[in-house]
Formats: sequence, C-alpha cells, structure tokens
Amino acid sequence: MTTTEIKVENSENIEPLLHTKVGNATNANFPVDDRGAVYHLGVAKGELSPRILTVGDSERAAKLRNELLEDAEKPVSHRGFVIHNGKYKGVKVSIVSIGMGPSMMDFLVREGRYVVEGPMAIIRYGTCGSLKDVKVGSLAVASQAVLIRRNPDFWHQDKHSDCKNYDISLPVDGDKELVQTLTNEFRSTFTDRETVVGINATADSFYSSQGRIDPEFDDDNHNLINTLIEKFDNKVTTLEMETFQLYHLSKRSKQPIKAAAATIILANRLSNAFLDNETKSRLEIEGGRACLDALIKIDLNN
Ligand code: R1P
Repeated sequence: MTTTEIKVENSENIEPLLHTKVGNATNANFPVDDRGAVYHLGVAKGELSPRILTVGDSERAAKLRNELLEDAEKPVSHRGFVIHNGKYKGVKVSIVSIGMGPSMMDFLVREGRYVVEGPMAIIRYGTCGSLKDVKVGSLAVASQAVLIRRNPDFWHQDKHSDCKNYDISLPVDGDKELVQTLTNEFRSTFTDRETVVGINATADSFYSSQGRIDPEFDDDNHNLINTLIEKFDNKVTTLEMETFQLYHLSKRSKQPIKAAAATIILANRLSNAFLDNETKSRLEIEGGRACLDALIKIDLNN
C-alpha cells in the first residue's frame, strides 16, 4: 500500500494515520487505481474485512480499536474515511469511521462491496436524537429506516411552491437476524439502561430535515416532527443521518450484505435533554463491544 505517515495532533492515545495515496484511476464509471484501490476509501481487495463496524466519529473508531481490537494494524485514512483492521475475539473485523451523512455511507457500502469478496455484515454504531419518551443515554436499535429529504423545488425561485417541502420515504428493513442479535447483545450489556427498538429516520440535514428550528434560514419545517410521528404511528424512535442508506443499499446489493444499526440516544428532541460527554464516552466503548459481539456471531453464509 502506498501511504504517507501523518501525526494526529491533540488526540490522546490515537495511532498516527497512514494516509493512502490513490494513484491514477482508469475507469470513470467506477474509479480504481493501478493498485486496485477504490477512489474514496483508498483500499484494494483484501484490505477490508467482510465484517465491518462503522461509526461516524474518527475518535470513536480509534477508541474502539484501542480498547477492543487485537493484532490491530496501523489505521489507514483517505478522503475522511479511517479504516482500522484487526481481530475481535480472534475474528477479523474492520472498524471504519466515515464522517456524516447518507453520501458517506453510500461510499462505504459501494466501495466496501467492491473490495470484499463474498457475503458481508455491516453494523453501524452512532449517536442520535430520539422522538420517544426515553432518557438520554438509552440505546436504540433500528428495525427499519426511512429517509427524509429536503425538496429544494418547494423553495424554487424564492417562492414557496405547491410541492412537498420534505419527502419522507417508505420504511426499509434491516437484516432481521442481525437486528435481533444486536438487540440481544445490547439488552444483555446494558441491563440498567433501556434499549428501544423501532424505526430510524435518516435525514439529509442535521438541521432542517430533522425539524430543528434555525432562525437564520427559511426551512419551513415547523410541522416536520409531528408529521413523522403521525405518519408512522409513533413508531419512529431515532433521528440520525446514515442508517437508511445502509439498509437500502444492503437490500439492493446483488451479493449478500447483512446490515443493522444501533445508536446512543444523545439528544431527546421532545424534552430537549442532551447527554454528557463522560457517559457518552463510556457508552461508546460498551456499545461498541456489544456491536462487535453481534458482528462475529453472525453466519455470513446463511
Ligand atoms: C451528527 O451530529 C452526526 O451524529 C450522528 C448522525 O447520524 C450524524 O452523523 O451519528 P455519528 O455519531 O455516528 O456521527
């Protein structure tokens, strides 16, 4: 692998990253360089495990690697993606931080699919806001996901038009077996905390499409949260920015991808409560361990 070593400043106990250099690509339809590295993830075939734990925050990924992986290789980074390869209880896994939003998950699933041979399992472990009456610091597993997209045509030429301001998709299922395995792991890990299971709403903005009111912008989103609650009979539990893309693409993949997602409930959108950093940090490790336990239990070939 062609890499450049970069020191990460101000991060305790975080390994220096090896920055992959992707060379000249030869295929505009699906760019891959002469080494076989995909254009954004920067890895080639064999450099990513079929069992992937993906998170948004690169520091969360580094902590999970430091605390939980054996035989961890030096992390590899390209275009904001960081890949930590190693073993968990003797099984090869990759922990991948992707940043935020559906497009970053799109890169991971598509380019990950290209570089992995055969069936895969992907678990996302993130943070979210909740629309249920649960304490912050509770956990959530997404049985299904819907996508909320801001429709720019509503604001066309500075006038509000007749079309919908936000489109809300139909629900897509996670992999039932992996969702159940993940739920069991969370419930046995967090005996003193609630793990809620329900519909995730993935939004294309942290702000407008999640119903946050920003006085600086014309977002026309005052009713969005209520619409979401009513449309799905109060079964929407979480709001975040990646799970739908993971579930949708996993279902559309021609080779099997089992997908599930869990989140730490960081914010309660009904009560306006927000979790403290110390508890969040602890839940990242404990929940990460539960995710890895689920990830290695799953039979990829069945
Ligand atoms: C927004 O703050 C980010 O946090 C959540 C959202 O999905 C979005 O990516 O997940 P992560 O904590 O995994 O990044």
